[in-house]
Amino acid sequence: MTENLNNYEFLPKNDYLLLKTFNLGFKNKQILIIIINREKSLNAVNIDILKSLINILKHVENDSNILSIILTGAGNKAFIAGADIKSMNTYHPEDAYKYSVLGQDLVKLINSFDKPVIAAINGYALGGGCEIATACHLRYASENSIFGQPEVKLGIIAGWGGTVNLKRVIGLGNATKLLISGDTINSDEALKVGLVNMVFPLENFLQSVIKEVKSFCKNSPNAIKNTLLSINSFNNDDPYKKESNLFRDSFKHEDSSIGLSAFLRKEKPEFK
Ligand code: DAK
Repeated sequence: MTENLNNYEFLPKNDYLLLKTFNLGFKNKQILIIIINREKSLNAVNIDILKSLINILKHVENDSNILSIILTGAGNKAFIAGADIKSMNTYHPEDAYKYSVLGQDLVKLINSFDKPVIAAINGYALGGGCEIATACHLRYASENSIFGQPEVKLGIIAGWGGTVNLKRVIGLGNATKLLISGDTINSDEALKVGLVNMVFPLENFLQSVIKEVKSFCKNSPNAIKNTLLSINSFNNDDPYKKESNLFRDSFKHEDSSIGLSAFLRKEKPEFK
């Protein structure tokens, strides 16, 4: 299946990221696959990577042919081994502040993204890598993956939403344990605590993830968008009201009549 990947033309070019698309086979709809391409540094994320990821996601938000995004790491040893410790080591406090804000901009953008962003975790997901994965809407892991928030061992705290998002995904107790112990857990343990949705063998891992993602790309993009916006509406005083508003919005979009009438005709819907 990965032999069917095409290049996604996006400028400006950045060697740290590879962009591929998987053609879903209907109406030119595609899945975008973003590969962090710093294998020798275990795909540690530096400022250039953060900026490019933000640019690409903002660009893709307006590309109606892209239905979902898969984020993964180059090679088979790491998804992202964290923020780039080598560059952090030379930072002045102001650099550290900019780095923190950029990382948070990325995780907030993923949190609020209206197309599903999937982390395909193929190895180490540590520190900032675990935080980026946690911000994604779904996480699929290869069986060799290792997860953790080792910041406390470096004398710092998780700074890209780890203290905000991890507890939403795995609960307060499990999140606190990971964040203050700095311990790592493997894919099976991550599955048990709900940090990942599914675990696949490393062989043909990306194909397995694409197959899963394909399965929900046939649903209404508008309904998926409104669902994600409702699930991920933070700081909302009245989440039920938000849900009702988005439910009403679904009826303003033709996907609702396509889906409802197809059910009544006992046919499969073809969404816009
Ligand atoms: N940054 C830079 N380079 C890294 C790296 C990282 N996070 N992780 C690995 N590398 C590099 C190694 O330095 C090595 O490079 P060379 O020595 O070959 O030049 C290469 O990748 C291969 O790594 P190893 O030789 O160490 O490979 P091993 O298989 O022996 O070990 C490992 C793999 C993942 C267990 C080990 O590399 C490791 O412990 N890496 C560090 C993992 C880690 O601690 N990650 C968390 C980083 S801290 C904030 C903003 C952000 C953050 C926090 C606060 N604010 C501003 C508020 C986020 C912090 C983090 O993410």
